[in-house]
Amino acid sequence: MKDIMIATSNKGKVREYKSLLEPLGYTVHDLSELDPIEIDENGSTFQENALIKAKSIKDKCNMIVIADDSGLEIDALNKEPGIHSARYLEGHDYSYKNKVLLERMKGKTDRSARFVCAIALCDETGDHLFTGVMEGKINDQAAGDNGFGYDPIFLVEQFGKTSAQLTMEQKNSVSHRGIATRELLAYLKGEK
Ligand code: ITT
Repeated sequence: MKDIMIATSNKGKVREYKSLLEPLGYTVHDLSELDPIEIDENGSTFQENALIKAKSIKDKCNMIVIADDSGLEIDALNKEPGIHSARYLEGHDYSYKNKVLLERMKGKTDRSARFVCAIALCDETGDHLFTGVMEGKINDQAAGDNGFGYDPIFLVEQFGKTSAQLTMEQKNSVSHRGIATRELLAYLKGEK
């Protein structure tokens, strides 16, 4: 049995990683199985933060550990919320966060944005990094109930839908996490 620990407490990420890794025969574990641990994500890039998370958990469990640090960069807002995506407007739910971002984007002609995902993997050979990016636009309104976080306001142009209106399969086929995970899988299969 191949076991892999996803160093995350984000249920949306766990769901997506299960859908990507279980078909390849991995048993996916997550932080709910370990004693609670506070991780100080004080890096200045997605990659640094992913490594901080994966390394802190690698010390605590005897399996391959992966962690992702991800977020939404909006060009017209100086790439906010960026690496602070999870902490942006902390204490408020995503329907409020998305409402505020849509409000801040009112009248902006440049609506380009991207989701970025850096995955760090720690195994017996050391640390490895994989990055994926999904380019898109900030929609003019929130739409869709799938996915999590900022998905309802992120327009994926090739589908003409927000990423919260995509099925898990559609999202995985184009998403930052899907792209980074395919790189990760190539590594796990020994192709890279
Ligand atoms: P962990 O650190 O425990 O993994 P987190 O939610 O704090 O969980 P991050 O620090 O990586 O994770 O922050 C990522 C945030 O970026 C996440 O909470 C969402 O707000 C946003 N985000 C990342 N990927 C996303 C996606 O696929 N769809 C929507 N929002 C996403």
